Amino acid sequence: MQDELKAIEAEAVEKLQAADNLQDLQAIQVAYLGKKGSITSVLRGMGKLSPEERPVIGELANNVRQAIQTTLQEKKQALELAELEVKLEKEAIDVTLPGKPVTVGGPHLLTSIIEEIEDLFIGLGYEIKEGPEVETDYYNFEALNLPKGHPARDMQDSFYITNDLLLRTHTSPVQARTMGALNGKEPVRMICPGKVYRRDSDDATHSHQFTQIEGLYVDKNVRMSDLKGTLKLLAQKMFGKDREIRLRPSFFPFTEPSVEMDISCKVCSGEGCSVCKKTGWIEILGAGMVHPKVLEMAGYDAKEYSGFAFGMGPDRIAMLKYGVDDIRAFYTSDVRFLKQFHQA
Ligand code: 2NL
Repeated sequence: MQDELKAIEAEAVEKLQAADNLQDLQAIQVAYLGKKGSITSVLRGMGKLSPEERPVIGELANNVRQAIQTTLQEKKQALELAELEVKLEKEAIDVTLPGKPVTVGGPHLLTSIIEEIEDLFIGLGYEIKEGPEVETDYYNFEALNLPKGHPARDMQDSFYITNDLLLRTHTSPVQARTMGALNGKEPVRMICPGKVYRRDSDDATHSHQFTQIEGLYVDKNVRMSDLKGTLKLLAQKMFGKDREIRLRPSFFPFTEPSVEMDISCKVCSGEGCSVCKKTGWIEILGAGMVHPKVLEMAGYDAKEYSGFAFGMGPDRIAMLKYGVDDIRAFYTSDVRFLKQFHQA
């Protein structure tokens, strides 16, 4: 039995030395050390040995097992190292090859304009508010002094979902909702940017979906002069410190009195050019003192409270500021157009 075990050791070690891949090693391990391997089958004859012989053979079997195991480990390490070297050689990366360019995105021009305006108003203590794009007739029209049958509703032809539900035609319902949610006593300082919709045929200056930002300030003793100061700040932040503003009388159903604001034309400094249609002034936004009926509908006592509101189109501001001549460029997502403004 001793000779048998020694022969097994010699044979196994020889085979291990000769093996040149990990699969062969695995097979050798099973053949000699496995449950059904040679050492186990020799030890099966242990029962026939005398009690004195048993520990001697047992120890020898352990030593043989150990010797095979050690050789196996050494060989395994050597083979693994060799395989790794082959793999590294094969998969070597040429670091001098040019890399794949990474496309870096950036904010949409309209997003940048909206954020610039938000920054200004956050600095003035206003809150940014959002609301649903699918609105009720009440908040989109009724609460803004546009009762059913009012002629101004025609100008804002909308996409109706039901008789009572429509895609909002302006962001004003967000303001009506914000005021309405208060108790008629708390002041409101808010702006609401967002997407609005009108049933229009798309062309260079019309889009059935566009953006709007409106602002609202309601408190005791809010006056037209507060509106004017705020609008001047806005004009100068968006178009430069050197800009003058001009307010002209206008009409909106939800404000009384109502005004439109122009800024002095930078292209011609007031001389008159094609951008300002030879007037020296460019129309930027509409505004006014909140109509008492709108305040009352939202739960404010119009004798005690007053407010101003204004509304503007970031699309128009972006077009004027960057000389974009087609509003559709904002919505057709041509990266060649959009990426021009990534540093803007
Ligand atoms: C424009 C004019 C305007 C308002 C929007 C408003 C909202 C409430 C009450 C009163 Cl809740 N007014 N919004 C007021 C005046 C003008 O927008 O030409 N926008 C593009």
